[in-house]
Amino acid sequence: MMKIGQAGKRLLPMTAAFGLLLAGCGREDLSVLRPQGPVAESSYALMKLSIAIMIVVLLVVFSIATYVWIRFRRKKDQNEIPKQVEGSFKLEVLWTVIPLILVVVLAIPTVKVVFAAGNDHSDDKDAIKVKVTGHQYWWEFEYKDYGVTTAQDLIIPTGKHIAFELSTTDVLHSFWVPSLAGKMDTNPDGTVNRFSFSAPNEGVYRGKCAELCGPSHGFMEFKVKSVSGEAFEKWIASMKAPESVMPDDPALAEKFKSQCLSCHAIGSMPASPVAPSLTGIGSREAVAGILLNDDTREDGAPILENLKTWLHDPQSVKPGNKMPNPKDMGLSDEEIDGIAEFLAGYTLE
Ligand code: HEC
Ligand SMILES: [Cu+2]
Repeated sequence: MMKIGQAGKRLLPMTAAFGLLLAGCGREDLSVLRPQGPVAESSYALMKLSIAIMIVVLLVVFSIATYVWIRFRRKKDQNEIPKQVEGSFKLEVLWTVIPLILVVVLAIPTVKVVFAAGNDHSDDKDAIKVKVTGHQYWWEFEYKDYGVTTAQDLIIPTGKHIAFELSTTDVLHSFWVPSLAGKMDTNPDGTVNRFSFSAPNEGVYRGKCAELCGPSHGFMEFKVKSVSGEAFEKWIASMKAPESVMPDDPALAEKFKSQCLSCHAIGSMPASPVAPSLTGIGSREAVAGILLNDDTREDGAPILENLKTWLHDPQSVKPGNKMPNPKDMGLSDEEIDGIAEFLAGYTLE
């Protein structure tokens, strides 16, 4: 038989590994355990309530069990069979009624939260309406009331309800910002799903596709950037009246127009259904949603470097994505670097 000490030695590394694994789950803002808005807070409160109830039940049951194990142990020289008891009306009522009460205590707030989550704010005049479209492997955000379409970064004003309308152009995706709300699917059958959340504080919240949608599903990230009402209006204004920018070098501008703008839209061009808008890409949090434009972070890099990484080989960043390699479009390495520099400098006022 294994001695207790040995068992402990064997369990220790496993416990440590498990702890590390769980710590990994809480990394950054991709965690439901650090809610940053009212919708996520209400689900977190339910989690805390159910865990509290579970812990109380566990403590009571194990205390009674331990008491019984010790108190009614077979004693030395005790050979007769103890008195046999079958059925106890009192006990049976007790252990039926207590769980019933616990289930009711859990059910009331759960039903309340579920109904509150059903309020999608689609008829709310004050809400910001955003049409979210999932694409393999990027997110498109259309602000219908403003005539603005963007990609990857969802800019929202703090405190306002955001009324989402979700759909997809290809397969099933799921729109998920763990610190702000639960998941919502984008259905391929053409139906539209609606829901709403809000972010009271300024900040950048990480979002992810939560439904396996192809080889680059794991890279289908986006950011929710919550800014002041003023900054939001400014952003909308600069997206609505963008300068027509083009690379300075006329030959490069021609290449960019013919090779890139066949799929992508910039400035006042109508939104493209096949590729993310590149308007103001220099101001975004990430390139292609996944290459973080932040060289102060270990997992980030300067935007120019990220753009070069993407443009020199998009398939190495997101396998299976729908952008062809610019080299196959006849662009030289210098031309690709030139376009990367132009895009890095294409910021919003
Ligand atoms: C056939 C259509 C197509 C062409 C042509 C094309 N792209 Fe793309 N591009 C895409 C798609 C689709 C994506 C989104 C990939 C993803 O994230 O899954 C993309 C993504 C990008 C991104 C990242 C966008 C973001 O929101 O962060 C950049 C930058 C980009 N393309 C630049 C270019 C440049 C420069 C050219 C010309 C050399 C070009 N593209 C040509 C389809 C195209
Ligand atoms: Cu997806």
